[in-house]
Amino acid sequence: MSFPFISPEEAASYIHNGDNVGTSGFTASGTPKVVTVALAEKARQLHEKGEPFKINLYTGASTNDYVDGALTRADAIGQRMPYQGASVTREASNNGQINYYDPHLSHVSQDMRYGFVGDLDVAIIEVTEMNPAGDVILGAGLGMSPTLVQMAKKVIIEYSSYYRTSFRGFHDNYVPLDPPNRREIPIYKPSDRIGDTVLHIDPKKIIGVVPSNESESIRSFTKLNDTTRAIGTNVAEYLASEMRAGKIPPEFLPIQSGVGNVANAALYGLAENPEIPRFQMFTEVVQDAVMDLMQQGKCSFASTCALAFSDQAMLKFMDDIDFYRDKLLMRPGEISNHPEIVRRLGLIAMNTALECDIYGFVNSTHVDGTYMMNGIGGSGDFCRNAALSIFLCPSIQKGGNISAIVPMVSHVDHTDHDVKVIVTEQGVADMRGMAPMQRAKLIIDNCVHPDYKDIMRDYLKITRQGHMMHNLKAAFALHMAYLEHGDMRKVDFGKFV
Ligand code: 0RQ
Repeated sequence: MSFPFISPEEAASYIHNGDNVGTSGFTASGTPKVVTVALAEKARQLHEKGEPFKINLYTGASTNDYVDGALTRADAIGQRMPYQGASVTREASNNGQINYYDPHLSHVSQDMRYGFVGDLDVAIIEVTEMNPAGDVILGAGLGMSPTLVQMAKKVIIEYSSYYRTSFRGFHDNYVPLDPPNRREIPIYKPSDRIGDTVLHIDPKKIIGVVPSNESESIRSFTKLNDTTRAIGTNVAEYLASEMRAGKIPPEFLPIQSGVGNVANAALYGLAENPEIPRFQMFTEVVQDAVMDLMQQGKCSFASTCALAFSDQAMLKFMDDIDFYRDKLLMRPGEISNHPEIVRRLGLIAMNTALECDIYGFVNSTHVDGTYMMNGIGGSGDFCRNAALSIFLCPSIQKGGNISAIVPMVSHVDHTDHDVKVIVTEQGVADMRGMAPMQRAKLIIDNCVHPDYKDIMRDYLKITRQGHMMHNLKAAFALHMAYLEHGDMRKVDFGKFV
């Protein structure tokens, strides 16, 4: 069977108001790049004529300007799930334009298969190779494509010719059976392959193939600064000391590393510490730092859901692709983040917090408990189940006007039952085995910025006696001081005594 080449506009004509649409990819990698832009244009034209047009958008994780950006600007998204990261989509999720639902990334594919959001009308899938039988090689992000093509009534293929080298062999396409028939996920080490290199799509579902030639458009990271470098050094020294103490085995444990500047810095910290041995990764996104670690011989293998390399790094990756063939494997998000495997492999999970509190609760998502930043992503999948769950963050934000460590987090994503270690540029708080008041002392002594240490100690002086001591009137006084005066240091506990 051969499939017709169609234009992005024709592809968009098959997508209707109210459709549930799933897209390939994970973070910016492997997403569609031209059909969604044409779809946004279609929405704009219909809106100009006074006609409604919104789709419900389901993705592997965050996307990019081709998907979230274009569709949000055209006001073409109704429901949105899961993790998002485009500033315009963030804004729309906060002002009520988009109904954004933020599940754990390991849950999204099964939530779709369980029918939580209804039928899937259309899947738009970026591929880099395909044959007439409907066997495709995906691109730089696997996301939830295997589930999407299984569920979709119609599939639109975006055939990318951007990659000048073949991605064949980098994917491990796998869909677990659903309950009550689910079996164990047979991954016993990060490099175990359990699925297929190719993804089969029922040819009868494929309505056309749209050519594209766009890059992922990922920018390089902000260079390390003194703060992020110090966080990286602290986490590496801490892990080296855990190894010396025999709490991490000499061959080390697989690393999971989150997204963003801080997570990237932590990986460079591991690279620079001579005591940290060569390690493997079981993670959901590999960013530029992982390529460097592999080149240096520090990281021998990474299981991931996406190759989220900046465009510049992706060009280097393509030049040297054979070097990486036995070192990288992409899996669906439901497998890269699977709690069973995270627990079995005993990961060291390193994710970034927006804010932590003095008892070890972590807020990854909502600024001031209200404003959605990106989403929980995979941080919950990894945090609860890892052997060692570490949260990293700079101790202060916005030039010191915000302390990232507060008496009580304004939104809870990760509880004190799960969070084991907090690291800031000030130091490390290893809270394992500690009662709440011991944790509070440790976090204040080791992780809080000097400008805020006395403020935290003053807070404890006005709390009610108990297992976890709080003053419910004053617990958010720092947040209120920031909202009212633009500076948490202006907090006045006097009125709560
Ligand atoms: O604001 O952009 O205006 O400068 O938040 O903060 O310090 O640059 O940190 O880029 O590493 O992102 C938690 C958002 C951190 C990310 C978060 C402001 C700060 C800055 C970014 P500006 P930094 P990073 C698996 C893991 C959840 C998902 C996850 C994230 C901006 O890591 O989305 O962990 N995590 N996934 O100024 C007000 C605070 C603040 C604050 C930071 N307390 N109050 N603003 N900021 N703390 C991977 C995946 O799931 C795909």
